[in-house]
Amino acid sequence: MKTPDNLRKLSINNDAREMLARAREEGIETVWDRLAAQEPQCGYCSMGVSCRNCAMGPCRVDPFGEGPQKGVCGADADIIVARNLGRTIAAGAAAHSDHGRDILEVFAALAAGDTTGYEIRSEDKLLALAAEWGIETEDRAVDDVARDLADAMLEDFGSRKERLGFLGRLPEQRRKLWDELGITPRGIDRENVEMLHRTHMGVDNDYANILLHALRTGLSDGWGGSMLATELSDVMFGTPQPVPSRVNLGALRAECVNIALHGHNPLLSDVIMQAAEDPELLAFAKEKGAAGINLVGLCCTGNELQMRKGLPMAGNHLMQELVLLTGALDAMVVDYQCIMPAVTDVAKCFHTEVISTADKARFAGATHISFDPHHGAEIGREIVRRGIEAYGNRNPDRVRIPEGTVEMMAGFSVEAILAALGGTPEPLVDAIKAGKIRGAVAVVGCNNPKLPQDHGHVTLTRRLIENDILVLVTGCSAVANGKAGHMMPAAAKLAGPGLREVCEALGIPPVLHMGSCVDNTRVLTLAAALAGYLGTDVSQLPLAGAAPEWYSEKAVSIGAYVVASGIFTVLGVQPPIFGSRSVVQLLADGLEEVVGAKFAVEPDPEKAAALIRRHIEAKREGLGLPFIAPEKPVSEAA
Ligand code: XCC
Ligand code: SF4
Repeated sequence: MKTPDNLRKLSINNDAREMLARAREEGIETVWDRLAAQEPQCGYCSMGVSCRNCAMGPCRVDPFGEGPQKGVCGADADIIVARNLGRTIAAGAAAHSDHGRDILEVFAALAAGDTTGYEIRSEDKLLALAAEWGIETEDRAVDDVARDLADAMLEDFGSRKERLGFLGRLPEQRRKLWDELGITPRGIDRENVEMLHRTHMGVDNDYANILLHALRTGLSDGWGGSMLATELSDVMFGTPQPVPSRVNLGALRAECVNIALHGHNPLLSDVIMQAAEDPELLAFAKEKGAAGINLVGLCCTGNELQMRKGLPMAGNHLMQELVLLTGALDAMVVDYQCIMPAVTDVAKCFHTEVISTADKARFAGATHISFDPHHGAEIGREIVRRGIEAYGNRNPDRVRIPEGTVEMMAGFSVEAILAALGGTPEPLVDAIKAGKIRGAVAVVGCNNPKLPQDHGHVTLTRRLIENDILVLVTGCSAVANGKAGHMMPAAAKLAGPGLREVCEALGIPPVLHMGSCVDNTRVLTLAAALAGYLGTDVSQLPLAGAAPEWYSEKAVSIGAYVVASGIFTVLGVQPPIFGSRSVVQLLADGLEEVVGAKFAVEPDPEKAAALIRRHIEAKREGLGLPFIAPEKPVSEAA
């Protein structure tokens, strides 16, 4: 099928374009139509200079100096921009950390013998965590150790501690620096609440002080809530190991009951995967005329299952409406985060049943089945049963599944990477020292309909691996790179000669799937381990982060903790801060002197790649590592 030119601007992927064409034909509205309807978007809000934090407002400051320069309370652009950014980070950190708490509560219930459908699948990891958290393990029952660990971790959410339990992973330099700056994260909830307090009218009126606390709030996510989510998910669902998988809308199967698992939390989706193998339910599906039950993933719930079980991915953020347009999806099971309220509208055009499962995330037009870990296994089966029943309503004439899938590998936990290296970071460090691998970059984050879907992720990643930079991906970036064919060992041939040699020797792809968005903490853990191994601070390593197509508040929190941990980060979408020169100056420059890293904004992935390569070479030079003329010159892309 020939793709109309205007669809090429929306997505680089054929499966997406095919479904977009169908949406146009049938007059079904998608996220791109709604973005067009919003244009032009508000200039004040885009620059971050509007405030509605109190009822003397709403206020806005004129960034061009003609209109008012202060809100009714007297807040200037610096204060308003910093407050808005602080609240954005608090919301993002809250989302990740509340997800972490949900996992922790189920882990605590599991330890108390109070769940069905859960078990401790990674005892090694449980014992390692217990040791890290100072919990006695010798001659004790696993459940007792788990109970004590859960108690200790629950305390991290409160405000009675001086520092979070995972900070021992960091090099001492970094811990000292945070102490001196007063940004050591204390309690996960505490930093969030304090951020909301500080941004109430008339509290923190010093933009730099607000931004420092915004970093602390981000750190409570990265080294707290998200890290807990990652580690305990590994304990309960298994520490990921390299696993083959596939990606694309072609993962749907016309002859099967198709159920998509969408959102972020693996608690329920893991038991649904178990239920889909239940012989009774398989027999029920056959009775209804289906060949089997086919589960596919969307967004980070999908990533969690792909990492541990190789679940095929239907797609990333911008595919959530398009998967419904296949007419072949019988049920979309959602938990929370990044689920557009629009999915129930699109589902109405087909037979698809949207099933919401989290009491804190309900959708008009969805069937709600409240998730309760005490009866996890039973609820998982009930959901699969509903999917099978919905299959009975499918109209085969309306089914249009784009053909084909792309093979990809997932499952690169820190443990798996170290195992591939023979148990220690030494071979990786040696490869970096020898210049075979110049450095490593985490390319992460969302899709944003303001940019052609996946173009930023794929282009940036390709340029980096071509230049011998190892790329680590999570979230929607992992899906984009999987579709581009970057995530099979054979993709080593796309890499520069040094990285290619290392990948071929180890049998790994040059782009490693490290998991969901909360799993960006795996990158932190790896970076801290490398720094510890070399006796340096994280900020001295040849590392960088990039979020080429970010959209969510969570992504801003991730950016905050990555930079505060000492890693330079490039954003592909402009954050709403450009109404304050002081805030931009601090984040894009001044922070370097404070935390040893800063932000940059660069929408063009070619230019972002050049920026990152220059940064990595500068860090190498700082460590006294040899400069080997790279294959392709470090040049400003036109
Ligand atoms: Fe959501 Fe995690 Fe962003 Fe994708 S990448 S759009 S946050 S699913 Ni985190
Ligand atoms: Fe306006 Fe100040 Fe109230 Fe914000 S806090 S709405 S700037 S008066």
